[in-house]
Amino acid sequence: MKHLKILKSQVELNLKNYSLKGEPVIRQIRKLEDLNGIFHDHKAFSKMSSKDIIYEVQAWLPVSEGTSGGLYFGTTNLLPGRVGNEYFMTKGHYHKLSDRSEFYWGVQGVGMLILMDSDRNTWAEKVYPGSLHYIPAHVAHRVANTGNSTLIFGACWPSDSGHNYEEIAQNGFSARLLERNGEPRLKSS
Ligand code: PAN
Ligand code: ZN
Repeated sequence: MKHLKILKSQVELNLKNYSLKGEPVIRQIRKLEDLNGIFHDHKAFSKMSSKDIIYEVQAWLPVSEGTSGGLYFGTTNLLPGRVGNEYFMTKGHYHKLSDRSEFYWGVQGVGMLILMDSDRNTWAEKVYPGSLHYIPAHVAHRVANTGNSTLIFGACWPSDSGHNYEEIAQNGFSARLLERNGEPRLKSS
């Protein structure tokens, strides 16, 4: 019975490093080997250490996957680096229920949120501490770290959205974020 009780939430967010503490919190690590095929420079990729961690996601999933009406909260720590001239980035996905939207926000470091609509138009928004991003329905999303330090961003998405990674694994985005003369540029692929 919670009536009249003053409680503490079961999960805490560390506002400095955005780590989550408490139960239940899930942790997912993506190594370079998990990102096979997403970078265009296969030769550079093959020379790199496949066990290197590229990003880590922590999330609080208060309700089971697929529940309608619930929300999930996650944080992603994306390391700095490049494969050839392409910045380290998340796999990227559409949502399985593709009409589900999402918020991202920048916490630490700098990067780019790369977005692609269902007509394969691709654009990007700068990510920096305090940047706030509304990812509309039917828009694929991924983040690249364009800086020299770990990029941390937060995310909040519906618990029934799911993830459709297959589409991006097969067809990629229609543009890549590449470093040119020290600057990030979107280039059609
Ligand atoms: C985020 C992402 C997270 C990792 O929580 O899942 O940043 O990116 P990938 O899932 O593309 O590997 C989110 O968008 N959830 O829906
Ligand atoms: Zn998402």
